[in-house]
Amino acid sequence: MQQYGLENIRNTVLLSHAGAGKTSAAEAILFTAGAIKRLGKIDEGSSTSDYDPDEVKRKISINLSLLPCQWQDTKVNLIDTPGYSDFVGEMRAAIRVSEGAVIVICAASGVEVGTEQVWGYCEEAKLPRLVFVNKMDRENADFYRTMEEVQSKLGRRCLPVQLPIGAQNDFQGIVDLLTMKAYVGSPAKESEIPSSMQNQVNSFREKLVEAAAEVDDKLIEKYLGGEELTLEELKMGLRQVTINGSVVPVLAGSALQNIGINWLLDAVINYLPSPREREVIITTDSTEQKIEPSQDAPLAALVFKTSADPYVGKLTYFRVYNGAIDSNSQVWNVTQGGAERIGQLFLLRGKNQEPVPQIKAGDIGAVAKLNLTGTGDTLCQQDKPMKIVPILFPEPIFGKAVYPKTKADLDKLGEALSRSAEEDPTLRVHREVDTNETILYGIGETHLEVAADKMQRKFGVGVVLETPKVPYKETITTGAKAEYKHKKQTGGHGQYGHVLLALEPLSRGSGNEFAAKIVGGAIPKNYIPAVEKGVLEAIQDGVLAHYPVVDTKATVYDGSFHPVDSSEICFKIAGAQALKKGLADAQPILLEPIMNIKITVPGDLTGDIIGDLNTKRAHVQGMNPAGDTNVIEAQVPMAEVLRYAIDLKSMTQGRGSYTLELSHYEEVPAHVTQKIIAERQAEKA
Ligand SMILES: Nc1nc2c(ncn2[C@@H]2O[C@H](COP(=O)(O)OP(=O)(O)OP(=O)(O)O)[C@@H](O)[C@H]2O)c(=O)[nH]1
Ligand SMILES: [Mg+2]
Repeated sequence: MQQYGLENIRNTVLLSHAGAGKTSAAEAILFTAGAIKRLGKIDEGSSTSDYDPDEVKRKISINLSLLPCQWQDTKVNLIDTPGYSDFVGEMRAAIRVSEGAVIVICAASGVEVGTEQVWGYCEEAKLPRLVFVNKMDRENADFYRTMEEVQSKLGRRCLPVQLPIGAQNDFQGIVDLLTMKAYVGSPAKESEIPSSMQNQVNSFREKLVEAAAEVDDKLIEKYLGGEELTLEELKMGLRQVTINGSVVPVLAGSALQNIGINWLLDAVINYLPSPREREVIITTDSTEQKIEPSQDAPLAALVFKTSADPYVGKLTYFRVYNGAIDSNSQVWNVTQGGAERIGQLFLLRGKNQEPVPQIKAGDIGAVAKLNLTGTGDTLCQQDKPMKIVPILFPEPIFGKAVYPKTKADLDKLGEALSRSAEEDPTLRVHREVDTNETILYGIGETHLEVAADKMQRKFGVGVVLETPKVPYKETITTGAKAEYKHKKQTGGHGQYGHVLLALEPLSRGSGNEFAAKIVGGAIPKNYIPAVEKGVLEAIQDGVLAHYPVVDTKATVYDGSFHPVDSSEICFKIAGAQALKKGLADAQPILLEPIMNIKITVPGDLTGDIIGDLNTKRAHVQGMNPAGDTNVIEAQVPMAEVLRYAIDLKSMTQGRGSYTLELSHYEEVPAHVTQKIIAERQAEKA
């Protein structure tokens, strides 16, 4: 197995709006680098990256995939990611373990919502990047229009390092602005720079040379003195400005026709940083520090993905930042505080696993069947503990109730859900006791549908997803007194229990209370717990719509008993029935959960979003402009935002995001109450 030094590795994430051609570009890269013999196609389900049956079926990427290849003497660890925003967890994980990014843009659609989103993630992560304007062969492809959009929406720092020759069905190749050579066809053959392009070529080259010279005093002097920079100086300058983030080189090509791909590989190696050039932040004893990565140092590896395979079991993906990890060794999981046995290590390429004895700093690998290790954990040496700052995943807030399709599915559902959540940190399972539902939370509708498909395919569990029920509650608004006498004479032994209850409302959020104030032994002490049991059981089933009653105090203050016929069960029944009568007399109302919602939207959409909130019984509480966006804070009934992920997506074309958390319970307005009661009756029937 070939080993690569830190300088000779490029961990490079491919990012874009959905469908811009990342997976096709990755396929063309592997083919061009000789890592695969046949150029697979998305539309035939034969790409190296989208091998998962769900990906083949939907013709989109769902999981990140590792696609290493060698170019020149360097290992390029490409990481293909999904573009669909529901799978943002995969993008986040891939960004975290990469030193550089290639942002793919479709030459026909230009800069899209998803492009701006992934651009934002790269800014946050301060990730040096390249832009690849793909699909130059497509109808309506226009490099210069795309460049204008790139510069106005993403920033003027984006500078072409090549210009395309022709476009659409006449796309032929590129002019390299550094070498000033033209290449056409696939594989590329050198050709003349078309004379019609000469002016454009000169003017774009000028900008590039200026930007590359900027970084170095000697170069800028040379440049200002009117001297030509050498190719090496240009490359060196451009590398520095790309790594420090002041320039983003732009390339053009067609993944489908495999044109421009070799220059993209060159650019990844020439301009994007190696693992040595990016600082690693670790924490030891809770203080943060930067380390200079080294392959001959104590181990530090970050787990960035866990996939649950029904056959192989759990597969753990990790990136080594420091030192090396060996097959058949023992490591320390510092996050969980436990030892972990490492079996056979693998390098992955799509679904292919190549066994290797060791994986060194800078590289990415996988291992099967770890016990206690999950995504985000750091593996290291027990005597040299250090923790790599974990990955921040977005909070799953879009929930659907999960129902098994059959009785057999029910038995396996719990296991399938917990393994799904273990595999995907943007899934969360929650048991809602009040509605007796299991809720699966994720990023959006497609995300949950894919999760349901996976449960069927991987674990053989059929599920149906439904809009979750709202956990309404009931309470009372006035005090009331109620009496119930349970008395039966059935042959020999009779039944007797007699309870007088006083009910009073408590403040919101207090829960329920029970008290006994019996004087003169009207009910003997040993029966009081039975009364309490009856009351507290009955209070779970309200009189309006069978929802649990809250914030109510029940005091048993009188009653009577029979020396022979009274029993615990009689007093339990009397307590329960007295409570029901009391509730009905105490002007019961429905309570609904009110959520705090925080919505981040582009400034120009603020009006639409607030207009929509007003139709959802929301109270807008604040608005904070943050750059081009606005953060709207409001309180809104849960019932109105069960599908908000879908609503917001359609109102903003995916440019909005929100967070949601329970605030408190509030009285349901009368007209809504009637509807809920009617629905509940229909449901019970
Ligand atoms: N004409 C043309 N079509 C392309 C090119 N690259 C990709 N496509 C097509 O665009 C579609 C999407 O390509 P993918 O490679 O799956 O795009 P992606 O960015 O990986 O998509 P997601 O992973 O789902 O975000 C497929 O139908 C490809 O055949 C190209 O260079 N030219
Ligand atoms: Mg893809």
